[in-house]
Amino acid sequence: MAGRAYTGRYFYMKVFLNGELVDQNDAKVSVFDHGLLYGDGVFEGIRAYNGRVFKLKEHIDRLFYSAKAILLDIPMTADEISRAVVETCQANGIRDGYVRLVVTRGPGTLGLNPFKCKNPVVIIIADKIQLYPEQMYRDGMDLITVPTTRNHQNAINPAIKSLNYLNNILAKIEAVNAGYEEAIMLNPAGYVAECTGDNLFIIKGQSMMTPPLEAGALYGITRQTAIDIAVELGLTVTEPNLTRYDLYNADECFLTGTAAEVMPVVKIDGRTIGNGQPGPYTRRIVDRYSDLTSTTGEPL
Ligand code: PXG
Repeated sequence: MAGRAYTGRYFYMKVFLNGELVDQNDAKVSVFDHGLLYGDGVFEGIRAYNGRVFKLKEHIDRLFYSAKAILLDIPMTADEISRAVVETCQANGIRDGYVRLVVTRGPGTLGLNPFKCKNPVVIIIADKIQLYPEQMYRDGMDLITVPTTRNHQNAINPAIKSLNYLNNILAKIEAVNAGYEEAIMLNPAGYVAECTGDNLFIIKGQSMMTPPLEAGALYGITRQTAIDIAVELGLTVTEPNLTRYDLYNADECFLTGTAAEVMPVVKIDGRTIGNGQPGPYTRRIVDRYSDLTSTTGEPL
């Protein structure tokens, strides 16, 4: 096809844009969109496994909560978005993949006022994602704490999954510059919040702990699944404020996220966690998560 860049795939992807499935080359948004000009919008990252969309309802609920927090009216109902996600996967033959759902404030004027944007834009992309190298899932990841602190809840509440991800990106830059894949972010009070795109857990004895949402963690959908699995395994789950000392002295540590799934952590700021191998509870949580993702979810 003349004039079209080779995209590395054998067919052109269909992208859902404002109610229609369009060719990826025609999926364009305005340079006046406040999503672009100001990072004004919200998003979700969702996965499909084995012909099912995992935790679709939970992701759509969170999208609506994020939108409500920024006073953004999504021009579709939750059911319509749910059907559109399924249709976009089907149109691209996705049975295992990654869905990026984005709602921007829409086109407006060169000025902050969001109320001048009358038509929010809904975008759904169904593709693939690999966040971390395969070997890290076997051997575990090495993390560092970085200087950029998590946004204060009264600045941009980290519970909002907004298009304004610079806070996380600055932390990611610090991690990558130092030779690491992921960073631990502390909140302005000095407690552990989470990583740049994943929630963080530790296990000590029979007790599993993860920072509370008010420490600056996203209400992670994988986080909740990991909590449910841990309860099934007989662990006691609590959400205390955690310091770096607590992390260094944990028996086990792991990260959760839709894209990351469940990632074992074996070193933090040069301190070996447990015996330096993915821990036994972590492995059981990884296995159970894999069972759940391949057997539950909205059928495609
Ligand atoms: N914390 C933050 C800051 C996130 O952005 C999570 C935790 C994990 O939440 P879920 O609900 O996914 O368990 C996220 C989610 C990406 C990407 O493209 C990032 C996320 C999800 C999917 C893709 O890097 N982050």
